[in-house]
Amino acid sequence: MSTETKALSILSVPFGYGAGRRGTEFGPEAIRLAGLNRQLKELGFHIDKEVTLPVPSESGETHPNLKYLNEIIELNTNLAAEVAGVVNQGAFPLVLGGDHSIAIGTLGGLVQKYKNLGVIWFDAHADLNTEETSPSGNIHGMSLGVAMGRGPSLLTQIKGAGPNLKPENIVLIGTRQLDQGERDFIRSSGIKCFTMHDIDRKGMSAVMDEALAIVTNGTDGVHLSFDIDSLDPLEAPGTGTKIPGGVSYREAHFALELMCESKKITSAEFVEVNPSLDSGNKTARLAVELIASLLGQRIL
Ligand code: Z70
Ligand code: MN
Ligand code: MN
Ligand code: MN
Repeated sequence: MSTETKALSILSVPFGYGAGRRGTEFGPEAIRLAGLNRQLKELGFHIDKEVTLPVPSESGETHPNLKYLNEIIELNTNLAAEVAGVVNQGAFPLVLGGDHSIAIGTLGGLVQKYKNLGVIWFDAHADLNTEETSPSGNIHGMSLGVAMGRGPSLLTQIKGAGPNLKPENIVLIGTRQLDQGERDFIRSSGIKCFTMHDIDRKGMSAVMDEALAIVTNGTDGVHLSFDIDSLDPLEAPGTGTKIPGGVSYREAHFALELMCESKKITSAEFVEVNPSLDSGNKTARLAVELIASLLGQRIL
């Protein structure tokens, strides 16, 4: 982020209905217990505002292959309004999940200000399924697609979703598990996807150079959506969908340091920390360290 603006707003989203397993709703509290605020103060940030989004009560209504649709619409409608408020006041929004379905609201709020938003989607997955292609019906596997206007209108009509997010301004990094419908959409839309194979071949340094060039080309802001399952499960055991062969501890920190150095990141969210699957709050502590790297923590 640009170091001129040291004002930061924390939006906690204790919401887990988008995931297949319960527990990500405890993510924001675990990240707080791991010392986030102390870390941010050490880095010189003024915490402008701290909001915890209210969790909608269960509607009991079910939708085939769109699990907890009503709850997800309500939560993300509120989150989009909060995020829009924060960016319009000129503060940096730091959104803490929660499962990755909350990106629908975060992005919906951001595109109310940024008409050409760049997005870095750091994730083992692409989250580009639709109701038709999803193997699970879990909406956290659809959120990037919804934010691009792909998917059921009940979700895409949430304020902001749709045309402001352009495939040429989106990069996926750390990808290693795709469903067939997602593969087809990545190919046809032209979204740039840096898989684990690309990271191994080129190195994280070259991948981040390319990724940052793409998301800053013709854009007016850059959002980082960081799914903790992008890391190798050995580093991040506290998450619901552990896919082996992930980004290493050092690669993740390095990538975030490079994003910080670029001074181009204008918002961030960290999602899918699941304390009920963690050991000793290791994954939440990792999230705090990674946030610190993004926001300016350096060794020397
Ligand atoms: C799969 C699906 C997913 C996170 C799992 C998995 C999606 N593609 N995303 N864990 N964070 O069910 O759509
Ligand atoms: Mn995800
Ligand atoms: Mn994921
Ligand atoms: Mn562009």
